[in-house]
Amino acid sequence: MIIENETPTTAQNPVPPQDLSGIAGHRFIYTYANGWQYEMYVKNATTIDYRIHSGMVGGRWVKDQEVDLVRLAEDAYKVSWTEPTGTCVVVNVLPGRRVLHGTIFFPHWIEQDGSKTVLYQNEHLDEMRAYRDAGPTYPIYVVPEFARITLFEYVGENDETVVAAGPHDLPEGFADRVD
Ligand code: FER
Repeated sequence: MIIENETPTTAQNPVPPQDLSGIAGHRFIYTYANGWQYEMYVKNATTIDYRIHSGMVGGRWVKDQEVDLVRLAEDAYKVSWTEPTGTCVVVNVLPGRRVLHGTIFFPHWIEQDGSKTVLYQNEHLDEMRAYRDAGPTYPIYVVPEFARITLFEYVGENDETVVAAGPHDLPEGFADRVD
């Protein structure tokens, strides 16, 4: 839905109003078309926590990843960041449509052995940076996929209890909850 009195994004005025209240403080669970299931908590306008429930690096989880978050238009947000591993990610989120598109740019060493990154990254930051610097970085493995958002809920900003356990340490059926 387009809000009539919203300042539109134009070449002359490329920055739409940055009201992030439709995504900040929200948790969402989504499944990419390739079957990989992810969970993101937008802790605030500059920070996410996340868990990877399944896929190439299923089991990995991260808190306090700094991101760039912008509102592109009504119901369209973009989250971009680079990981200590060297992986770069851009995720476009359309909450009202329950649609998301993510592009992940994996360094070659993760394509060779993603299991090195399957852990609670916050306890291994220096190790991840060492892997990143050792490489090999290239060729980058690019994974562009649409996803369906199966759960989108407001849980409030800066709540450390939202993502406080690994993906394999959650109640049975946690990631299957639909809303
Ligand atoms: C996502 C795609 C990729 C995401 C996180 C990643 C939280 C991170 C990948 C990695 O560092 O291994 O949608 O959302």
